Amino acid sequence: MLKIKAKVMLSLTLIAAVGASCQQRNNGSNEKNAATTAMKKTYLSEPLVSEIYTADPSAHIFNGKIYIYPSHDIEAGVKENDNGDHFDMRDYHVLSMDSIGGKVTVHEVALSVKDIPWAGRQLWAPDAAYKDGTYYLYFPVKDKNDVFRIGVATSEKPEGPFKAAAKPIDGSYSIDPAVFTDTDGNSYMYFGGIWGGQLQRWKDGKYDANGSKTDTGKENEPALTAKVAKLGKDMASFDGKVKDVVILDKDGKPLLTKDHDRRFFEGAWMHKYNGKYYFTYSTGDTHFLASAVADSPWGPFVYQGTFMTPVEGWTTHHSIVEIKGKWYLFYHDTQLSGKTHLRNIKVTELTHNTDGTIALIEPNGKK
Ligand code: FUB
Repeated sequence: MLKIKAKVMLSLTLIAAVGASCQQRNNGSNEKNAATTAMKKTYLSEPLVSEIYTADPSAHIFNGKIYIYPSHDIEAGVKENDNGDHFDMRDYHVLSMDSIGGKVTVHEVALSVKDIPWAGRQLWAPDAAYKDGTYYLYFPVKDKNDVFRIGVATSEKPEGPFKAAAKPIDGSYSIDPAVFTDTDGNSYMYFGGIWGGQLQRWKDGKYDANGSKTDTGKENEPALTAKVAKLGKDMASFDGKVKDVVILDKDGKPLLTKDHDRRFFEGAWMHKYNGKYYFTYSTGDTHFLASAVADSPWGPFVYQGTFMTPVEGWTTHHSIVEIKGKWYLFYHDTQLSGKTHLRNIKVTELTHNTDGTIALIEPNGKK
């Protein structure tokens, strides 16, 4: 998470509206124009629900129905800062619907931070999986020492309520778990997020509480990577070592720290299409969704390009799922509130191009 200054936010809103490069920065004289443009903004999709604020949607098909596992944004009254403390979420609600465009049900509380024995604060982006009659909810939350770990909770029903395990998953750290089950039945967890997600503070499985707040400093070195671990048969532990999700450019060189438009920041997702593994993620401070493709779930992945331009708001988080032969992107923006920490989830169709890229989605336009 970045320190979100109003001026920068306003500039980014304008940039999203006109579809211009996110690298541009406006000066103060543009702010009035930006506000006017923002008022005229149109949206590719409408919020799926408005009775609660939702973000970070992880969508799955269970029993032929669409289930969405989002963060539940609230106004906690916490001041914005570099660590993303204002994202002070306390519980999860699962959403479900029979079909895209159908009625959306907001289920009762699925899991609350007060029912997680080891948790301190901030329930961030979750994901879910199913195996042998049990539904698994994976969630990042800061422990009582303010260090993000990833926990697991189980239920007999996809919508919960879920019961959390007594401890975080051994060897897990940082944020944004995304669990992918391959066609051979093996499951993998992709995770990690830099800046507020603390990934830059981890080295060789150890946490440095005084480590950097961001990934700046080693601009010409390979960028920090997301992490991947195979899940054990119990779906609640790592089977083997945590590995780097390496993203290479077309020349076979790892993306560098200074490459903010392309390097991994947070919000990993994995899907398989035509036998290829698509690792998709947010570039964070440049607000793009990007894709990289490999022949194995471990990578290395080759960067393919941006597939969504910045949404309204600072964070960009998504999932991709096939529903009845069509592919969909679930994402969020801040259409309902205009506030960075009060988001709403959306869905739109997604297309795979034959060259391995994903067709560009532009979430906003002008009337
Ligand atoms: O919702 C809190 C954090 O914001 C998520 O964990 C990140 O991916 C970003 O969307």
